[in-house]
Amino acid sequence: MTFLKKTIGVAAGSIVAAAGLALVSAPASAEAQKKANCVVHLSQGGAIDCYATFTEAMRDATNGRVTDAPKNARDAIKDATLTRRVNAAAAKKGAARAAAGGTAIGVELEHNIGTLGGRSWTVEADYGCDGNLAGHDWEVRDLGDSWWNDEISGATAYGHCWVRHFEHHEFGGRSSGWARFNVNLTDVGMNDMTSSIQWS
Ligand SMILES: [Ca+2]
Ligand SMILES: [Ca+2]
Repeated sequence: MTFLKKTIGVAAGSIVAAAGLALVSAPASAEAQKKANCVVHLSQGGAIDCYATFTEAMRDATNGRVTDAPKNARDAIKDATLTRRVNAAAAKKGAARAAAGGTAIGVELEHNIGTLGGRSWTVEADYGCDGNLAGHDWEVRDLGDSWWNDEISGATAYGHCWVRHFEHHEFGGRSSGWARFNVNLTDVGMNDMTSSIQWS
């Protein structure tokens, strides 16, 4: 079994008009189960690195700018102070740093915020969002037959982004609508249904 094996489409406004990019596979073995906190590097073709703790994942996703996030993603996304710090660490589009990754734009959770444990998936991009919901800054256009397809139950956005979840690939079907966080996607009728995501 591969962890995220199909494709992730990565788009950043006018910068990348990408077709789906192949993802790096990772084993979903007992070893991978111990490393339940993954980072998807949107700017590096969707490469994935997984860690035992959310602390390590956030360190990776911010290129070392935030090194003391809580161990569990569920605790982290409730942490307003952490959210401010992660937002402050985000690069702005067009800035000198904005081609180097290191900006966390969101976290996706296997379970909703009320449930212990589960996997997390932190999204790293080159820069944060401009807050203009008329167009979006980043996307994952197809979770395909990856482990994450139809598994996401909660999410938060960082880097001044809003996040929107879709039922089908290529942003089809039901949508959550834009939100800073969806701590429980059941609230918007989208639990365990997400197959594509946008950030704006
Ligand atoms: Ca779930
Ligand atoms: Ca779906």
